[in-house]
Amino acid sequence: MKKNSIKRCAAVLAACTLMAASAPAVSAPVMAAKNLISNSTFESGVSGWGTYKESGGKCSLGTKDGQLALTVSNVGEVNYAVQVFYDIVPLYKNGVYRLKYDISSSVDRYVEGMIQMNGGDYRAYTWKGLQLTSKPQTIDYEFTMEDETDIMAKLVFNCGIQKKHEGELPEHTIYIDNVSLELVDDSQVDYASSRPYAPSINLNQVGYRPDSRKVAVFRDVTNQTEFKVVNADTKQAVFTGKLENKTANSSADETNWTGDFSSVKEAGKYYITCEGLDNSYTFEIGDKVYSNLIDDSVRMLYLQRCGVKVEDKDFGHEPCHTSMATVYGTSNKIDVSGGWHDAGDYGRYVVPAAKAVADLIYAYDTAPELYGDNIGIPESGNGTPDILDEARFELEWMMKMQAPDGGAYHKVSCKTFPGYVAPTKETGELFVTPVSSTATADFCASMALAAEFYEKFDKDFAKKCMDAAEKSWAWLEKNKGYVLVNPEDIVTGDYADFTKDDSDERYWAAAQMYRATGNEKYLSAMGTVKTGLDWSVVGDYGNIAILTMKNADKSSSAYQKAADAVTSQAKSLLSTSKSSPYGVAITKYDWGSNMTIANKGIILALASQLSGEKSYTDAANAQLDYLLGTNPVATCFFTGYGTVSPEHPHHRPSMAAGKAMKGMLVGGVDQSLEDSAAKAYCQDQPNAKRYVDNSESYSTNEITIYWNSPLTYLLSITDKTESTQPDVTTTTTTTTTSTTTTTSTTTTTSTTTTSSTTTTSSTLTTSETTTTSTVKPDTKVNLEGDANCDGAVDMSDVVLIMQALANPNKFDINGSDEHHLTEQGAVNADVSERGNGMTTADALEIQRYLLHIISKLS
Ligand code: 9MR
Ligand code: ZN
Repeated sequence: MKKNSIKRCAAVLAACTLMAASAPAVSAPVMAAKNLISNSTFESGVSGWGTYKESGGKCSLGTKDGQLALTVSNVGEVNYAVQVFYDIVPLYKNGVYRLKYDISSSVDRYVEGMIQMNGGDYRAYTWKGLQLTSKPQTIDYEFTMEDETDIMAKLVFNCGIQKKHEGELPEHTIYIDNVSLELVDDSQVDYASSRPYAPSINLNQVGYRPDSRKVAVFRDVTNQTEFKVVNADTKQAVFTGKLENKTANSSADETNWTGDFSSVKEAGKYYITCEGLDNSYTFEIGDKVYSNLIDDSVRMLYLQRCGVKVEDKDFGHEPCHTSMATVYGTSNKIDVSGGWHDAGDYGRYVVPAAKAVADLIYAYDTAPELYGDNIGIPESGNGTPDILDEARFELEWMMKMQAPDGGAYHKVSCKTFPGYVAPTKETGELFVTPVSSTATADFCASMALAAEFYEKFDKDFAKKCMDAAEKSWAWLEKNKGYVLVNPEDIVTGDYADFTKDDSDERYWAAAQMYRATGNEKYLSAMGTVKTGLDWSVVGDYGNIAILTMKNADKSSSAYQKAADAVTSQAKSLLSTSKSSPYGVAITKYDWGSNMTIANKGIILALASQLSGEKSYTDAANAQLDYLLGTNPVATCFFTGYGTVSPEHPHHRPSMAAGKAMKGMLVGGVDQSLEDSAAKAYCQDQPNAKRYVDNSESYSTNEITIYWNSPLTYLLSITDKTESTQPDVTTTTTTTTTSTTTTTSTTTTTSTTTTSSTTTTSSTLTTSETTTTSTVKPDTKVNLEGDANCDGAVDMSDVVLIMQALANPNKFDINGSDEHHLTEQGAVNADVSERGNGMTTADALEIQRYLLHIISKLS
């Protein structure tokens, strides 16, 4: 888009209604005098037309003699108890429309015909009361759309009870025919004002870590060849780069160029300029650029808590969904209160819960130093990192979902989805649906995983987790087949496996049980290698369990198979990512594509940890960049961050509060147009642009606990991968079985980097840690805890201390090579009982400090 073209106009948007404010991706202007109703004469059925029933209304829809025929057997209790409608008619502000139809009824009665808002307050843009008889009457009139543009309005006939009815109406049929809606005069329509601003330069709107690869994606380029990175404070250009890699991008229907500015590393705020194009949004470069985002991503789960009082200025509520739930098909009532609301609805489902919990625990395992004890949840300050407290909240609910025989009930919800109300306002009967094998295997895996991680913080809870895991494993052994019974009258999310196959869930459970117990019987139970990090396919969690376990035997076949599975996926993801100008590692955009993209980033980062290859790290970061703004719809998909993020998520608490909760990752682009808003706004868009920030768009703009969680994991693993990335690609690896220390060393001309994998016996070291210590022997930094004298206290200091203790010849003060501690480093390291020299207690103390368990180093 050229300079001076349509700007995103905050004032206009703010003045719009909920629906119109979220009006990106407007389709091309409608040609005057074209009938906007595609099935208008009903020669071939009811396609495009539907019914809505509530409050006792009953009806059926068909055709008779080439007319639409709505048979009403009960008018219900409100005028909209029975509706027949045609979804999605675009109405542009100031457009003059002509609406025509023939209508009659087998009994005399009154109905309402209108075009209304499809959501929000359902206001009518045009309305007529109609007294019907058996003689068809033709309604034909013009109206002007006076409201803001609404391109997904709905033509509706209210055929429920009406004040004018006297007594009960017998069953009757309403006939509609020759429907037409034409835009007869668009001379006063300002189409441009309802189109969203589509920036020509897209990038990660939150920002980049200093050493990350940084790429901006350009479109609308004519003959420009270069771009500049400008410091937003000083307005000085700090870098000039070339527009490269011109690519025809068919998935987004645009031509792209990329601009690499990775060499800009200095912390600060910047934007990008390119002659003739609008400046990019401002972004940041810095070490801690994602810190708040990580905290908010976890805190969002607190705000999703069910069954307890939640404290928050905007989203706090009294305990919700506390009534006993009926076990479906029985008269048993059980207490399954607690856990997180799954998504924009208030159901609680074991399958996605397990994915969310696993992502959190592995996120913590990967980079514990990122997770404090002070993000503002009730458990903050209790000595356990808040991310684990939050995961425990879900685990405790999951335990209540374990049936007496060890299986896990699949889900708990009301029979239908509630209206757009706050959590406490959904008060219908709760049903627990039968045990499924997928839920049970996922349950088993998460409990076994939890047992390991809570051991350090609460042994009793850890034991409860392990007992629950063992009991569910016993159920799995007894019930070998795929089991899922989804009652037909419960219409909430079914989370039925796409392939009706639970072998990947069982694979994960077996891997996790092996990791927790060391018992080889679980290894053999794993069977052939499986993949997937979705809620529906989870094999890669099994692979992660094996690859990151303490004392992993890297020569074992389980390890090798898991490593090969990850690496071969990553190879293909890398090539997909490289062929996309936006760096995205998928080519098909399904419901929840943002989760899939985060999942792919995790696999890429794991491959980077396995191989040390920077190209995998770059591609993993590219997935993060996509989620935070480097995408064709120019949106940071995480609410409350970046310049343009979702303001109208499909999330009942946000809809009820009239503002988007901060810290949620929305589902993102879905090429299959799976809701009315997506159809209305995106049908003319290419696949990669089928996203709309509209609260009615549950298939593109909903949020879930298990879309946030992989983002959290991705943020952790890329943080770790990046900070441990060797600068050169030649890596030698030696495995010392007797000391459980594996070291790979790489040397460049300017930096010395040690990439090591250290297993320690320290009680606070949660697992194998991969990190890098860049040691500068001649640096004298006098900072308590800063063992490697790099000016900061972080996990790399802990690792260097443990390395030095585990392998004195290589790392000690008197060592002979460049990896030894400096004298100053050893002094800095001696934080616990100062003066007694460097011990594991020092490493422990520094970790306690990093985890905010203690506020300062003694
Ligand atoms: O995330 C789920 C997605 O993969 C499916 O395609 C979709 C339709 O079955 O359902 C999604 O899950 C929804 C669940 O069924 C109910 N709660 C909201 C979830 C996110 O939209
Ligand atoms: Zn609730």
